[in-house]
Amino acid sequence: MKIYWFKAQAPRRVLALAKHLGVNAEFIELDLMAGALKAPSYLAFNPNGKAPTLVDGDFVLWESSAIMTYLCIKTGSDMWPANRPDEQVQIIRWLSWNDCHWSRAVGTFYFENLVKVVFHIGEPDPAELEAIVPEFHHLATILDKRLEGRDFVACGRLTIADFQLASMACDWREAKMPMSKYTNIVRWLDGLMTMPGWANPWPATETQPRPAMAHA
Ligand SMILES: N[C@@H](CCC(=O)N[C@@H](CS)C(=O)NCC(=O)O)C(=O)O
Repeated sequence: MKIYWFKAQAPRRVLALAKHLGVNAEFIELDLMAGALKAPSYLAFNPNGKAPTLVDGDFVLWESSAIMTYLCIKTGSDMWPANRPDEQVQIIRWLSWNDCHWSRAVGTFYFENLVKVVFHIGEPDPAELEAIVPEFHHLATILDKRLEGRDFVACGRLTIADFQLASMACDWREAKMPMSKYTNIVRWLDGLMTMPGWANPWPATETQPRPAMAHA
C-alpha cells in the first residue's frame, strides 16, 4: 500500500490515522514546488491534482475521509465502525458538517495566516479574515456545545470525525483563529495532541521530497 502526501492538512488526517493504527504502508512525499501534483502520472491516479492519494495494488482512492474509512476497514478499527450503521451515520454527520461548513470557516484563517506564510504567497487579506468571523463564531458555538461533557465528537470515542474536524483547527493558535473562548473545543484539541500519531503524523522523510511519480 502506498500513500502519497505532502505537509498539509488533508494528508495530515490520513497520516495521523495510519500512524495511530500502525498501518504498514509506503509513504511517498510529493514535492509540491516541483509540480509533483500536476505530473501526468500523478493526475492519472488523482485527477484533482491534490493529496492525499492511496494506492493499494490496483485500487486507487482519493479524498481523505474515504481513505481514512478504508484504513479503518483494513485494520478492523472502530474509528470507522464497519458493522454499525447506527454509528456510521453519526460519523458521517460530522464529516459532512466539516466539509460543508467548518472547513471553510477555519480554512480561511488557516490559509490567510499560515499557508500564505509557509508558501510565501502573499500577505493575509484582512477583508477575507473579517468576512469569515461571524460564520466562525456561529459554527464554533455549535461544535463547542457538542463537545460539552464529551472528549470526542461522535460515538463516545475517538473516530475519524475527530481527525477530520481537527486537521486545521489544531493549528488555531498559529492561524490566529478566535478559538480561546471555546473551552470545550480547546480541551478536545489539546486532548488529541496527547496522541503521538496526531501530534506528529509526518513520516520520516528522505532528504528531498520526490518531484514526480517516477518512483511510484
Ligand atoms: N477534500 C480533499 C482535499 C484535498 C486537498 O485539497 N489537498 C490539498 C492539501 S490540504 C492539496 O493537495 N492542495 C494542493 C493544490 O491544490 O494544489 C481531501 O480531503 O482529501
